[in-house]
Amino acid sequence: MLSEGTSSQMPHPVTNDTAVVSHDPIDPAPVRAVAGLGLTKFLDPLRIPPVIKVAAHPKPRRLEIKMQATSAKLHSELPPTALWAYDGHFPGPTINVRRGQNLRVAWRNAISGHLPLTAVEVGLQNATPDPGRDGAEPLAAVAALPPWLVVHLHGARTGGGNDGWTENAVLPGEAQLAEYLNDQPAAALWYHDHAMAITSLNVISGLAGMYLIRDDEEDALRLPSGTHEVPLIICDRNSTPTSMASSPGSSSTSRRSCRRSRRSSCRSAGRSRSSTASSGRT
Ligand SMILES: [Cu+2]
Repeated sequence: MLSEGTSSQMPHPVTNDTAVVSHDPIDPAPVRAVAGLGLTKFLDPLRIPPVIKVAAHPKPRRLEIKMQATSAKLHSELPPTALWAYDGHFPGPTINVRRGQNLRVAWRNAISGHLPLTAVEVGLQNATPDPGRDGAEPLAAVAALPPWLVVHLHGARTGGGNDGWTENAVLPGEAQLAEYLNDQPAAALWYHDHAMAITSLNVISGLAGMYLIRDDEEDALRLPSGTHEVPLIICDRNSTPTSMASSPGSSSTSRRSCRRSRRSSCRSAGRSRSSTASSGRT
């Protein structure tokens, strides 16, 4: 097993340590190899997802975002890892919208194939602190799951029909249509998959991104912006050289799927504002 445990999440997450964002340039040499994992820390620049800026307009704006199967190098010393991702980006594109702007998003399920991860169940008595599967056999039932997806905008004030409830998932070829009024104060929200009972698996596969609501009150604060504002999502991953591996127990069902996904998979860490351009490395 190669990597990994906790990772920093901007673009290319999996490293062997918790997220590190530094405001000062970090000299990559001398290179610091991580004992036991063989990955060099602080080697890769922090990658920032693309931004979708929704222009303010009196009429509703429309957006289509595809859930796609893709692959990405999570660390430059690892081979590409299979992922599911919004518009092919992991994390997904950062959506930037003004308060009160009506935004209608078609979240299109364009994924074919099966989950790009291997799920295992490891008993506590057999668990080790090392990354990997601890010798457990992959769960066949999880491997056979279809891409059944629904997007929840975490922290948004929405009506029930637009909230991405867990049972409202769609299969490949279908789209989930959601209308976001964005009638709330400026905030750093995040969107993620929310499908009943398999939220953690879908989110671990890569389905998460950030959504920023702006307003005049925030503008008046004159906070650092542009390249000086870095959206940051921190994820916890266990991966083999070519695929994600779910945490022990993450295949179990839970009705508290939203809370569950935050704990076991991914969560928004908000925005980091620096007086210098970001030089964080993962
Ligand atoms: Cu959530």
